[in-house]
Amino acid sequence: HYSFFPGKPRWPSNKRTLTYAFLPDNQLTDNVKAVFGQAFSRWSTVTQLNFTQSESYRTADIRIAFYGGDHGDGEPFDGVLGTLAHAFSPPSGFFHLDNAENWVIEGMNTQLTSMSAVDLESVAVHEIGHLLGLGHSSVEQSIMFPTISSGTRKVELASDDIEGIQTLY
Ligand code: TQI
Ligand code: ZN
Ligand code: ZN
Repeated sequence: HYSFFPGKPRWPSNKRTLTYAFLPDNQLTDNVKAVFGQAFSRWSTVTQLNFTQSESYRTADIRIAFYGGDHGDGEPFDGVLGTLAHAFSPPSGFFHLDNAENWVIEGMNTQLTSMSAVDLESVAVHEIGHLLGLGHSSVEQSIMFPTISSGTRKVELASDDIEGIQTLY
């Protein structure tokens, strides 16, 4: 079953459109940015929320950045595997990814990349759930289940995820 963060934090109801932006220093390719766009769209199709990309990192609601190791928020990254990414509950909007991971996007040959390949969209869909206010779920098929078997791609929202987000928004 789905869960929420303590106090059930959520984005305000008068804010149906959330903006997101990428840390300019990361210089992400359009292909990588499109993976995040796809991950956001999975949540917008089951809610009244909309997500639009902003070019202004400092003012965006959701700020996406890749960092290595200690990056100043008290939650340092740990190199290959272990912690892959973290996101904070609303209305923080910080979404950080560990740049030490072997991130892969759909269409890449994961067998050629390595055993430590991590599917970017799978992690993005999960972290966006946290950014919107979902905690972890006890349902293994759900996006918000706290573990994923390595080399797995899991991007489709399960009914448990949908019930959770529709309860909140
Ligand atoms: N990062 C953890 C996560 O997002 C961080 C975390 C631990 C956390 N406990 C939390 C976040 C409690 C919010 C509330 O769950 S992670 C997965 C999964 C991670 C793990 O790097 O371990 C995914 C990130 F589910 F696959 F294990 C994304 Cl999809
Ligand atoms: Zn961080
Ligand atoms: Zn999580």
